Amino acid sequence: MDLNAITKFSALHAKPDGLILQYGTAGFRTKANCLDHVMYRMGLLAVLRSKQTKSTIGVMVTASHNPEEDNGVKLIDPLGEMLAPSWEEHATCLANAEEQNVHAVLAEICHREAVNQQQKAMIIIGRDTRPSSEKLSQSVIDGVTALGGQYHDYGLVTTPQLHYLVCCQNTNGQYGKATVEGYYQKLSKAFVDLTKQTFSNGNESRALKIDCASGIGALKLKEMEHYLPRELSLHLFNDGSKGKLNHLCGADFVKSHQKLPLGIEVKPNERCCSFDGDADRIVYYYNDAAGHFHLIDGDKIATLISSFLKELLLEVGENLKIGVVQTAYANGSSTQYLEEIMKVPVHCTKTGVKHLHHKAQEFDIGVYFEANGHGTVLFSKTAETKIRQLAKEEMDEKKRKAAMMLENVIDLINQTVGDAISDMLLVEAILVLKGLSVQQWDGIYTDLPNRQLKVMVADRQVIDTTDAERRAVRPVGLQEAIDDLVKKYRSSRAFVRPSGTEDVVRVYAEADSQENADKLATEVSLAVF
Ligand code: 16G
Ligand code: ZN
Repeated sequence: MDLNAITKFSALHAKPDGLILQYGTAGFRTKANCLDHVMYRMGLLAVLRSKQTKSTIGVMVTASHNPEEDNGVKLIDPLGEMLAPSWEEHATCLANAEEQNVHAVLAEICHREAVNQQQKAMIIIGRDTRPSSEKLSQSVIDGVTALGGQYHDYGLVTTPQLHYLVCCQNTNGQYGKATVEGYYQKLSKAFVDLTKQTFSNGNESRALKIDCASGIGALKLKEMEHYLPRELSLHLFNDGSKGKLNHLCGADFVKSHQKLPLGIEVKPNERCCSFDGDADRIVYYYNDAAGHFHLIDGDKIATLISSFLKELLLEVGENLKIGVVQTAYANGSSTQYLEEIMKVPVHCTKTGVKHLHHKAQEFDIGVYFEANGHGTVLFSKTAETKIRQLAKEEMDEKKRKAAMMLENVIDLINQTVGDAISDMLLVEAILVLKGLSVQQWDGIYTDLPNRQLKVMVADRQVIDTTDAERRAVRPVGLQEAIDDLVKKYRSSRAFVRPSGTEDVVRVYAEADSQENADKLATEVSLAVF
């Protein structure tokens, strides 16, 4: 390691005294003006990870749905997945090291992970549209160069685009071309192929209103639009030309407030959706004729997609196993519908994409979604090979067609991570193929009324959970108290968990009426104190 270079650059990216940060479920995230040293150090760490894996590593500068003043950074592993847990610890250690210890921490990581210093390193970098992102990504580059790594800066991209690009770089182009244009080409070709029969049947154009949270999604949709069929007409709102990122808009706002974002004009029954600030989440919604708002969240997206895939699997007649992965936040009605009506196995994991992703890898086809709209579909290698072979060689016309559609889904869905653009195109394709209106889709099942609350406590870590965060094991007595409260209401359920991204405890409750869900949530919040 070139000590001089590291020391020289480190001094330019000094750590504020006393600042301690943690690499959480979504990397580091805090006020942008506290992050310069973290960015520099994540540049250093990415080089070590790249040397160790002998692969290209991604560094994304974004704070997703957080306010515009915040920022964050996360590393992307070779196949486009989240950073491995042991390296999350290295990240935390390195970010919090005092200036004079940075070199020792790097040496320790190299030692523990058997990093070959002679190995070349390649880092690719992306960023969202926050005013602070450009400068912070420059600090990442300083870190990469201080350790002699090479880099390519893709500039403004969505988080899922950078995941896609990392995967392409490390699979010799098998996953697609490692350019943003390659991403548009791959997805749009799959979308056109999947929908061409229906669209060429003279279907009039289908309009979709999209709230882009004043973020990167708008820029990228504008670039992609001319690759897509004219019949799909996208109307962008909160496109970044005015308004603050994520302010009273975006997927997180719509999901948590269960109301329309600011800045969108809707007529009754118009199909709308919202992206979050880095375009890895999506939720749909509409207002009915009486002006009531209807949210179609990640659970309903998962249900639509898995029903569609299950039908196709039945048609191809192969014994491929499909499973759905959710978290404790999944609406009880969705789990019941999937298990009892659709007969699809459902699994529950802890909150955070990496947990769902990991579980979904156990199936031939694993559909995972968080209720907040983050999700995708994973196809095992065996399933993918089988499907591609059937699409080419199957003699039975009906079976071959179903296999070809599955093949298009494989190419349309971003298997590296949840992707608002890719998920949106898959949903739009399914709706057009099945001839479903947004109301019909919404009517598949009725959500149980639910409420989420935040509770401020002195130390959220006193709460410890088990059973995929559905039960509290600590503090003693809390779970019994929750059980007693839940018994008072029909069709009810409640849980508490410490947030992984904010210094709060989260409370979730559902029940037979909104009034009861609200009451139960409040009562559980009081039990937390
Ligand atoms: C992060 C997670 C998201 C999860 C959320 C929960 C990733 C990429 N993002 O944003 O999946 O829903 O945290 O936040 O894993 P919480 O722990 O504060 O409730
Ligand atoms: Zn996001």
